[in-house]
Amino acid sequence: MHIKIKRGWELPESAATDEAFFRNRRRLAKTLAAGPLIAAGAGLGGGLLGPGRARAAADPTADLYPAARNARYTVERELTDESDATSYNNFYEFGSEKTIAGKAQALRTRPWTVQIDGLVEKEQTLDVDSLIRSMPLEERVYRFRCVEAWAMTVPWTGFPFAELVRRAAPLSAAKYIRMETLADEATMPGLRASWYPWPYTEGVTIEEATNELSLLVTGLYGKPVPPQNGAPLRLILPWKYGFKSIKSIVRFTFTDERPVSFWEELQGQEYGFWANVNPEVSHPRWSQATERLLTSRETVPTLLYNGYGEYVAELYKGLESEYGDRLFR
Ligand SMILES: Nc1nc2c(c(=O)[nH]1)N[C@H]1C(S)=C(S)[C@@H](COP(=O)(O)O)O[C@H]1N2
Ligand SMILES: [Mo]
Repeated sequence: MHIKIKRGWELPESAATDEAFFRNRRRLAKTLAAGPLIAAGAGLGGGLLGPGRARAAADPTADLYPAARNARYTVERELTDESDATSYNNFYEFGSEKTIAGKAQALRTRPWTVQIDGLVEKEQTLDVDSLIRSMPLEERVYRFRCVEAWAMTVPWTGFPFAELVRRAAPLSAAKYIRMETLADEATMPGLRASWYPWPYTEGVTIEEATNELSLLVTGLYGKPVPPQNGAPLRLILPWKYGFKSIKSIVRFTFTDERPVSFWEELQGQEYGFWANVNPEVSHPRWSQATERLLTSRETVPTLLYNGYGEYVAELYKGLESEYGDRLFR
């Protein structure tokens, strides 16, 4: 049983709505953009290059960017500034504050392998560069909604999760996929917070993974995805709260048991397995009716399934009686 400790995940309502919160974020983004810390030039992932922390070499897949944008996935909203999306992050392995971008440059993104195991025809370990090069990369502009009620609109590059599922060749008994983030104590100071159930894990049903919106992301703003945003491979599920979109994935396990995720284990009443965006189902400690956009700082109404109902509502038909509001938390 986990002891309940008030920490970053128990965000007070004020933090989700407080003007000062956003002012600070803007100031930070401006400072970073103005300083000599921003990597200029393609191939460096737009990441921050702290003094003495320059990344050893350009990303080995840099030649694949920018990938062609898929016009099927564009949204009406204005794009978030790259400097905001890459300086205001949640990546608890590097700390529970939003300003982990500098620390995240320590993440060793190569060599990187991805393990596929569990209920599959043949377990495999893939080198991330061979994996990325074997996949059809495309750019998609998606809305992204964090459970803390901030949101952004950014161009991700990646490939359909369905392609990886096909490559994995799951057995018919497999119903879910459990994913795991790297847990490297040498580079991730957040792991010292021992009350968290490391490694960070998430889970989806196979139907969710193979939905056309599910994207395994390798890039952001036409460059390889920077460490703070989950290099070299992260998930994006744009109809769910952001915590489902697990970063820096090292393992996909196919299973017949519903996985218990990092946040569900920590605070199951607030952060469950489904976590679909719904403006009418409040978080136990704040409303989800509206969201604050990074960059413009506008407050806008939150949309059911984050505006992606035409793609995903069908996945949840018939589950309402079993799960009720839990489909949305
Ligand atoms: N491994 C890992 N993945 C993670 C997180 C995390 O702390 N660790 N935070 C999640 C949350 S709460 C959000 S909102 C998004 C943030 O993604 P971004 O920093 O690229 O905007 O990452 C998600 N994926
Ligand atoms: Mo989040």
